[in-house]
Amino acid sequence: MRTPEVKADPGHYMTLEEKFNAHNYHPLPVVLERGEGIYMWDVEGKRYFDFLSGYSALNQGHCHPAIIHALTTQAKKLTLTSRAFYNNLLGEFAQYITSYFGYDKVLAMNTGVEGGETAVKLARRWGYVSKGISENKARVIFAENNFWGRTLAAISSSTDPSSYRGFGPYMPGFDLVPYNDLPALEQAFQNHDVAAFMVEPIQGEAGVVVPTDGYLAGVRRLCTEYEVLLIADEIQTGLCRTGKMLACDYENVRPDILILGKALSGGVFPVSAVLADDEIMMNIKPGEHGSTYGGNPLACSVAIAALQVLKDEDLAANAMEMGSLFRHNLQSIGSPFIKEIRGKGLLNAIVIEHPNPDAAWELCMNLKKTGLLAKPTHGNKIRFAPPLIINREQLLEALDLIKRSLQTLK
Ligand code: IF1
Repeated sequence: MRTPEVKADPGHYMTLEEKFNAHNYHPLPVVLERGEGIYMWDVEGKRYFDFLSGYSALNQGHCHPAIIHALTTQAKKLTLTSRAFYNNLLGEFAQYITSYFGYDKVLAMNTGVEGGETAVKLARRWGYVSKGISENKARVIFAENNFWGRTLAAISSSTDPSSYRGFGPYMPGFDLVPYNDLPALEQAFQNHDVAAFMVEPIQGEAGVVVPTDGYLAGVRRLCTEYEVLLIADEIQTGLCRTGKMLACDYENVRPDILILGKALSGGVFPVSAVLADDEIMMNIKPGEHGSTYGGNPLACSVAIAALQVLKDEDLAANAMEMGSLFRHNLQSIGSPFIKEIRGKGLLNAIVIEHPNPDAAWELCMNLKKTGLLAKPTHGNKIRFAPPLIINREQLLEALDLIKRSLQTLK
């Protein structure tokens, strides 16, 4: 029977998910029903700091009023036309985002991984048309420990067995080099068939791996020298997350192809975009690429609002300042269990060192009890990435919860 008490019972919802939903995730046992700003509330009314931010999709915070206004207003008017027709918002969005990031053209998709697929297709096509690579010979290089999603192409470049194992055969034409290794990249570029290098400015899924200063600038230099397109996957690092509008901005690097997703809709629904100049983008002709929902008016309206919030609230500067404060104060806790703290802006991770191999999970359970949500990855790492609207007072309160949770770690 569905009495109110039963409805508030988290076990009820967890059992439902486990019984009827695919087991492709292992969630923390918390059942959420509401979000506002940097907080979420569970079905029992308990409030949590959100330190995952929907994997960095919620940079602007939960249910940002300006984004929800754009969503609801447009939802009552027109949601989808398909690209078979023009709509009155796609052009406005395209003009807005291309001038925002300084590219000739944009191609709108939905999920991040579709953005990645689009970038690889654009690069291959450019390789044939402009670089003179022979048909079907184009190669794209990726860095080891990359992550760009779950499609067959994305897992074909993966070095993580839990992503690729048992899903073969894989996409041909992909090569790997170690991350943060310019000599290896230069070696790989000796092959004229290389059309592009696709790279995350900071590797997210790998556990927030920050390359050496100068790496991205070096990548840019090599790409230019060897006529290879630089594809920057800024799906996680972009849109102010690391303390700059783009993580590439730290080294004044302009990628040839820029992929954005996640926070492009402020956590409302999937919106991704690929930006490039005409020389690359105009090689794709009508009928050669697309998506039912890509560029729909609802997405355009939401994305404009989401991008506007980043500037209006100067979230890059806040992420920069709060990020430094966070890492500094976390360091001062002096926990013997924190082996390493790394990150930029508000994209941070800690590496746990503890005799118990489940210590990171236990710490996240402690954090949940004290009222902060974060998730372990790769066993011993925990990502800390709150919405970028977090203020000093809130951050200090969250740090206090982290400190207390570390102290109760046995
Ligand atoms: C999962 C991490 C975050 C991404 C980069 C493309 C995509 C992602 C750099 C694809 C997606 C995700 C997806 C999510 C886990 C997650 C993640 F743990 F892998 F590192 F964000 F923190 N490029 N990242 O990080 O975007 O198609 O999902 O929209 O797959 O479980 P998508």
